[in-house]
Amino acid sequence: MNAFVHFSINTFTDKEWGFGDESPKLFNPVKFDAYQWVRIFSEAGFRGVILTCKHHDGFCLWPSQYTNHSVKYSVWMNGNGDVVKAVADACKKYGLKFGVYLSPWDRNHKDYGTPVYLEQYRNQLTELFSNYGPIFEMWFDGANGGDGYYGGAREKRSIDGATYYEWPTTLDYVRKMSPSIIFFSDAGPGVRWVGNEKGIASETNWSMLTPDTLFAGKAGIEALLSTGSENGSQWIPSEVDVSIRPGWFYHAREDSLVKSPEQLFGIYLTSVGRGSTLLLNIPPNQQGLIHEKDIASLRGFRTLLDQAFKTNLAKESSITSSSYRGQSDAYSPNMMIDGDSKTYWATDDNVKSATIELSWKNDQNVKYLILQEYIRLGQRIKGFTIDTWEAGAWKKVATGTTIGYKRIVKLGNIRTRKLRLTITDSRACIILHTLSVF
Ligand code: FUL
Repeated sequence: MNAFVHFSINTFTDKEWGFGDESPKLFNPVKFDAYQWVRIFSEAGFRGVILTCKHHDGFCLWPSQYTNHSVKYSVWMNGNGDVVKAVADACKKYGLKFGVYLSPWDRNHKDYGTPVYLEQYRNQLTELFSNYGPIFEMWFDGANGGDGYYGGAREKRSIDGATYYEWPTTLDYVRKMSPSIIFFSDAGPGVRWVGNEKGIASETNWSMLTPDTLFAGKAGIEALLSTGSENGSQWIPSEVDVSIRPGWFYHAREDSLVKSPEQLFGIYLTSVGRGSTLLLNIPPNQQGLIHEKDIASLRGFRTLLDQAFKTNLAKESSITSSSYRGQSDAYSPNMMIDGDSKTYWATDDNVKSATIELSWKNDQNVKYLILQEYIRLGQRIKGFTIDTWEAGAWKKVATGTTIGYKRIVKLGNIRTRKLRLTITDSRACIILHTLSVF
């Protein structure tokens, strides 16, 4: 789970997409405290933060020398403030990774649509990557073209989304500054958009994709992005971006519409629980603080997570499997409950289906089953079923397709002393490093 932060001039104009003609003076978060944000994110269990350093309006949250539309021209701290630095520093203090969102579309810039702007965009990347690193992820969204201020021209500019940005050149440029950077865009190349902004990954979710004809913003690719491709050529897992509020930016009128802890928990199950990263947006308000409603929801969400996944019943079970690799202890089913994510249960090369049985001395209440493939060796499993033991017979309680990095299966609240997992099909021999039951 990572936190997404939309904060900009829009926070002060009450807009979602600024036109680029806003006065930078409007930016004045009088109680700004990035430590408050990151402390709250850390307590909720987030591992990283991605900040909108520049949204479509072109307003920069750091004093970029390549624009007059930035914090430098605001009244906040007499133009001496730097939100990007403050958030990067807070991330260091709390041990979270720091990532940047830099909108390619810039409705303020006079040269948007020409090669000159591309150079400025890369210059801004240089500023970010040389002054605020380490940066773990760079996020660029697909929205682009259309009307804007464009240095006073106030016109509509359209660009060719497939070619204008020269992404391969820009990505190489960034990789030179930051070799381990992960790029997010609709089609990767690091992580891909999941095709919706509702918090829902597809139940069938492959981490592979063949991106050759895809690019950020291309129309009609949502379904493909949500499932990935079983035989895709590249490793491009999905990332689920969704906001804790209806909008991406803070609007006071949405204070009553903050998602509840239960809704956030549901989103966790349909994102992390389906093999995706969750990127949850929590937008600070005009004071520069996370609003109390959002804080309460995040705390409630953390409590629900801690309660749901408290005691792993699999650890106290006896576990057997229909077969394991070379009948060697190193690959026995016990490897799935030893608490070590580097050891795994595996089948022989040609074995693509298998059953695993767990049993306990007494009846247990089971609500969730969590499965994790040993993803370093690829994503393999194509189908599975789960049975529990009820009134002296097996009863099928769930079926599923892919597993991937992590799959959480909600079982309801079943009382049973035996549980059976059947892997019905796999692309290659089966490898699971962890099986947990809660
Ligand atoms: C989209 C943008 O247009 C939205 O404003 C928001 O930033 C979202 C995360 O990405 O492409």
